[in-house]
Amino acid sequence: MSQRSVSSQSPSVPSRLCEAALSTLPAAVARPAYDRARTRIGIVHFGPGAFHRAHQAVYLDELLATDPDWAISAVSLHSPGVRDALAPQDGLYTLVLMEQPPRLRVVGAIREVLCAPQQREAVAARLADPAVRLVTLTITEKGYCLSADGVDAAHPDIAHDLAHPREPVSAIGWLVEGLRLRRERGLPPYTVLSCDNLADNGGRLRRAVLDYAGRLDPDLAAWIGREAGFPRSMVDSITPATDETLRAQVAAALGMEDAWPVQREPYAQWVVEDDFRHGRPPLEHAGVVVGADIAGYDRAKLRLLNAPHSALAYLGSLLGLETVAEAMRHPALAGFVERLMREDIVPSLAAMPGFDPQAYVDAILARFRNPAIRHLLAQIAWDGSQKLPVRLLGTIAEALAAGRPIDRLCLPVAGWMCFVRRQARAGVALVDPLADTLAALGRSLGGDPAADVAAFLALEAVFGPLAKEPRFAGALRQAYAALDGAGPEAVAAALART
Ligand code: CS2
Repeated sequence: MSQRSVSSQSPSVPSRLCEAALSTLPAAVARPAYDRARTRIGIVHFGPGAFHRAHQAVYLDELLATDPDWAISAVSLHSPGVRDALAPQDGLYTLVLMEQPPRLRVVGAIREVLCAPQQREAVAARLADPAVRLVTLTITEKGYCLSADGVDAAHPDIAHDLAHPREPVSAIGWLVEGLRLRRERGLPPYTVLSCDNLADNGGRLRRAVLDYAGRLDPDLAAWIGREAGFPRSMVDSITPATDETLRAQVAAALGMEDAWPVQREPYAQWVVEDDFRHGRPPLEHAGVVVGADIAGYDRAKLRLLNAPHSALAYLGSLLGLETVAEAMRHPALAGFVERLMREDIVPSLAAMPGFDPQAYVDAILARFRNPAIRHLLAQIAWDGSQKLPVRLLGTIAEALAAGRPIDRLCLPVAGWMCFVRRQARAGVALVDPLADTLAALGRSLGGDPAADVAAFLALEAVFGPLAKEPRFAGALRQAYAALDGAGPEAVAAALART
């Protein structure tokens, strides 16, 4: 009765991407190489933003072709935007690989899209489902509500969840509520896999989960500590935000609308520590590197890709540039960033067998230069208060301890300060969890390097104990003074001589 596919009449082509539209897509658009109806949800993912959909979901799309057990239930923690865009499309969306010519692929790994505040029971049911053995996260640095060695109990979301643990709003709250349900039902815990750009992401998440659970129920915390795995991971693929150009390009290629396509560079890497206690997807079949010790990889990537990205973002914005590729065509900025990587950051990395840091630098610089990718510096500039500590400040602290120079490393930090000052004065809103504090700070600055730098260093959540290092404060003052009002000529001159 319900066989609706074979018909002698020409089938009407849907106007929007969905399961029924797959067979009508142009041949050049790749599509899932498996029957989606036969897949089962084995993963809950928190934070189905563009990065997840362009990276992890694509690896799982590969895997589902041979193993149907690992489809994704994608859960947004706050806004219904992704659910409202993708649910009418049966979870399908298009990935554009940015090369010449671009390659399009419809990804089918997401079988369900939920919005946690509106679908609490459904999210709890998934977390407590025995078929779900893995919970993954891309919630960005700020989503973890971390303190130095646990969870920030003063964070409003964490404070809420500690008071109402059965109705969580934070990722940590949801993870622990799901684990509580599983323990109550005699199920093993799921493995919790952070896929965010944090050094030791698994270790930090584990400490935060145990800290939070311990405040609610020490027995539950002990069970989680004993039974659950929190592998570390390193994720990498440059993923510019979706814009109208992409939507139009995809609609033209598909011959139908896709409400939320995503794009990324062709290169992708995913390295995962093998700390799964109760079964795992055979990720290596999809090209994921699963290994015993991945700590060196996450450090190398954060320090050699993300830190230079932030340097390009702040210093490039001060130069009036718009994209990463454009910033890499600015000789003074490109030269500075390359020196920063080769001379200041590479020495901070421990040797790893089979890892050639200078070749890694070459490859990253080539990716930054890729003219097919329009990656806005403004996007990378978001959340500086969260990104600088994990990207740059750790390297600076280590360089200080080892007696290495820090002048060059301080220039992007000073660049961030000048960027904050410029945006605040122009009344442009910052995208940052500390946006209000930073805007008030930026407006209050008088231009005297000593006073301005001291005002920033008082941001304990950003600088921590490093603020008390006189060599750091001195180098930062010097860098801030060198950027001198942060006009393009001064910035270019400072870059050229640092
Ligand atoms: C970027 C990253 O926006 C940013 O801060 O540095 O998203 C970067 O593109 C990815 O980590 C690359 O893997």
